[in-house]
Amino acid sequence: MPPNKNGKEVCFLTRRKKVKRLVYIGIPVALALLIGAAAITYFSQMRLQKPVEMNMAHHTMGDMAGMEHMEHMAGMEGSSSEGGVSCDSLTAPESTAPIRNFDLIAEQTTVKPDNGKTVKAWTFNGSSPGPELRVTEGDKVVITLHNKDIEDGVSIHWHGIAVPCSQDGIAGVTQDAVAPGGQFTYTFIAPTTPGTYWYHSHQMSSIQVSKGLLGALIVEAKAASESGSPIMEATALYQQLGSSILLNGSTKGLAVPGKPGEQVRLRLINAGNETMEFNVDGAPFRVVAMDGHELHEPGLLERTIVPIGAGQRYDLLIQVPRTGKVIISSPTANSLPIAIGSGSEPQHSENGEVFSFIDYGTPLPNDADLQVQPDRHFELNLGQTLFVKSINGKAFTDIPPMIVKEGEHVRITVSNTGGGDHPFHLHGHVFRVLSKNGIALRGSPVYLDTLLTKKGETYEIYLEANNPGLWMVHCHNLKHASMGMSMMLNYEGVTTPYRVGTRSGNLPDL
Ligand SMILES: [Cu+2]
Repeated sequence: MPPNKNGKEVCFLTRRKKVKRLVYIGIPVALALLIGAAAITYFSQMRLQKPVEMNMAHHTMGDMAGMEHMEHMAGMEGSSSEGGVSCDSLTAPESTAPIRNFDLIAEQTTVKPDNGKTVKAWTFNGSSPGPELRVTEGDKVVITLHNKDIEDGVSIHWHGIAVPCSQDGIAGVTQDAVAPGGQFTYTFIAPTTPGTYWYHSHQMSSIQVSKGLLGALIVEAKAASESGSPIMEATALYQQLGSSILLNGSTKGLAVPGKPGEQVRLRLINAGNETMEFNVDGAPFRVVAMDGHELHEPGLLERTIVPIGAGQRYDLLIQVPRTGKVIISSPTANSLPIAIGSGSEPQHSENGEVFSFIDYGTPLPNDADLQVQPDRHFELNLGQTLFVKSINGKAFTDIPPMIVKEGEHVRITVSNTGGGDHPFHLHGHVFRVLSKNGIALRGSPVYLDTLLTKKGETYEIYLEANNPGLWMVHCHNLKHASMGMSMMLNYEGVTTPYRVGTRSGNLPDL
């Protein structure tokens, strides 16, 4: 029976009531729930990021990260952190090597990049990036950090260099953040792997690095290159300073002199938080080193896009062509090209294959490392939700550490199951990349300290536990580290007198 006019009205009124109820009750409730969930996630995250007091050496057995049980587990009882060796006592060995002294003064100031603007920055020795430190392999490097007026305190981490535990510059793990007026002297032996490294604060790293507390650190080889023609070189450090991207502190780019036929070694440092992809126009090139480690027999590349993850360094070797000019550029830093040489503008190619180290270069003969069976295997899943970037579903400081013993061979499977890029950085060690997505590397061995992982990728890496200490393992998108993607690789029995937390003020990855 068709409803009469009244019936329609009643029906319409009921619907209006329903809509009203939805608008006045349903939506606010849903919103409240959403805001509540976000707030809970956010504050629980803050709690993890800013605990009252946390001993990063502390661990209990049975609470280890993604550990596959192996025969060595049997010998691990009694691994409490009491009665062990303190990180503080793990220092640089006695050495008669040449001493290189530096002073780095951290202060709040303003910098004037070449665009005429004045920008507030936190600087080392008045500039950001701070001075490029150049040392020779094997040198005894002595660097004194002075904190003039950074209220939260400062520390310096030597990114990529396997320094002794006490010199790693991690607030709350290897030292207290240096308070205003204070100082701290770092001493370490420059590695025998000459190459491109960098340094940055590891107190409130996501804040302090983006405010400018960073710089390049170049380790030069003792003996000059064997190849006939001398090689020119240039450092290109990209950083995010507040909202702008700078190249060696410039807003305009970099000009590198070079005559046709000359070889230029370009040291690209990504000190920002996002992956940068580089095009090289005008000449073929070689990737000669990654993270300071030379590749074996690197081949010539053309029309190849080189992705460099946050924290990573790539050294490119480029011969200046007869036409005179090479341009290296990245879409993420459009206004900051690098021009090598002078001459006609090379044609720009945006499309190209993405550089892959899976089969680049050639293997070493008699590669002993590949024969080694690991003593331990850890699995780390890099994931994320709205506010939390996690490892194995947990966030700093809730992620149990990986625990190893000196002398062990360690394999780690790193899977990126979350969205976005996560450059995986390990302190105190160099690791070797064994495989990507189940495919073993078949070119040059690849040794890194920072591994760019993209969503869906799985890598197997290998390292020797040869540097006892307490080592951070974190995403080098420092914003991600501050959102939880940060954990520890601890050597059994190593302790620390320092604490992370609001009580000490040491917040390494905030
Ligand atoms: Cu990340």
